[in-house]
Amino acid sequence: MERTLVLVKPDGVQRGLIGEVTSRLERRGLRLVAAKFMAVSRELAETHYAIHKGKAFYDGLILYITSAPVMAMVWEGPNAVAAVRQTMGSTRPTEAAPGSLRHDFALEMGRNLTHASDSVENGDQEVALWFKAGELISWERSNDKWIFEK
Ligand code: IDP
Ligand code: MG
Repeated sequence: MERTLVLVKPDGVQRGLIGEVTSRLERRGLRLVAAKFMAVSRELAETHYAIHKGKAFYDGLILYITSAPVMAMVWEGPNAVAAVRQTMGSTRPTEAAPGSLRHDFALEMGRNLTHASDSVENGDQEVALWFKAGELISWERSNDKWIFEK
């Protein structure tokens, strides 16, 4: 079962969209594994976005993600990485598919509401960066067999 890190970034929290994001992921059939509402330290932001260091938008990105609390979550399911990226929509909101979160709620890349891991490997690494093993809950939902084929 794939796991992926989701962040409702500071703009999503400020705009009262934690419920909207969570509700769409639940509705899709994904299963919540962990969640915490937290302030993001500069150190955590820089580790999380290390791949973007040196890019023109990097300093703004670090300021953005540390500017207010975020809702950090881990979601799991078959093809969870691709499913969640699809529910979020493309990084640039004006290219996001209609019906996706970034299409429906955002206009600019620097205020695009959410983060979601972009590969299974990065998902595992990001989950380990943001959560301690003891914070991850393995559980079964009563309707899992009607959502997960196996
Ligand atoms: P992703 O969040 O869709 O995976 P990435 O390319 O990994 O997109 O970029 C990380 C975040 O950095 C984006 O979600 C967005 O907030 C921000 N970002 C990326 N490119 C730009 C840009 O050109 N201008 C402003 N912000 C950007
Ligand atoms: Mg990314």
